[in-house]
Amino acid sequence: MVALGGNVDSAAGPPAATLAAALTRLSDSPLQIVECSPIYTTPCFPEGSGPEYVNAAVCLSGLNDPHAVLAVLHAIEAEFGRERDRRWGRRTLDLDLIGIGDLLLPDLETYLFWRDLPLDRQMQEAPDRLILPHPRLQDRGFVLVPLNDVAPDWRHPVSGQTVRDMLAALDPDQIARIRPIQG
Ligand code: A4P
Ligand code: MG
Repeated sequence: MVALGGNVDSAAGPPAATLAAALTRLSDSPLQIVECSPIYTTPCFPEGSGPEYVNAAVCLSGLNDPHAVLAVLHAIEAEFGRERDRRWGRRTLDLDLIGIGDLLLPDLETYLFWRDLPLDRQMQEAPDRLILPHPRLQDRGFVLVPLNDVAPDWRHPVSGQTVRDMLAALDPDQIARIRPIQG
């Protein structure tokens, strides 16, 4: 499962057009799109730190090696002009690997370190290796709303919660401001 996001224009156009082009590009990669959510507009997190985002989620098949999947995602981000300057900075395209079945990487201790990192440190520090499941997925409406369209029954290997459970635990006000822009 991959989450897509962006809040800055790319050569492909405004963020919604960039996400749509990235979806086409993904289906031309070694990965195939099995399920695809609508594209949503979502308020920027942290609140007020930049323009509104668009977000979506997909289920993919085609590659088994998680590092090979991440390499494809990074190559596509680069093609769409993604520059890594500031942590949580504005971005043309962010492709995050959310989870692969019940895989836990690299180990429980490292996963828990990143999951439990305080917010101020999360904004400064990024992992130098692949962490799975994505350590912040359970906190984020902009990930869980589209993910609930494509994989509501996926169960988190550490918490045991499904996507539906994680979404139900979020503040309804956060969810209400996440709106689909295309079906
Ligand atoms: N990395 C480790 N684990 C993973 C994983 N599961 N998926 C490594 C993807 N990458 C992973 O990522 C930093 C490093 O983490 C990489 O070297 C990668 O190998 P990055 O994509 O370069 O940095 P980033 O995008 O700043 O970090 P991240 O974690 O993707 O940011 P977030 O947490 O996704 O936050 N508000 C709204 N409404 N919508 C958004 O999409 N996104 C962010 C970015 C902030 N606010 C937002 C949104
Ligand atoms: Mg990212």
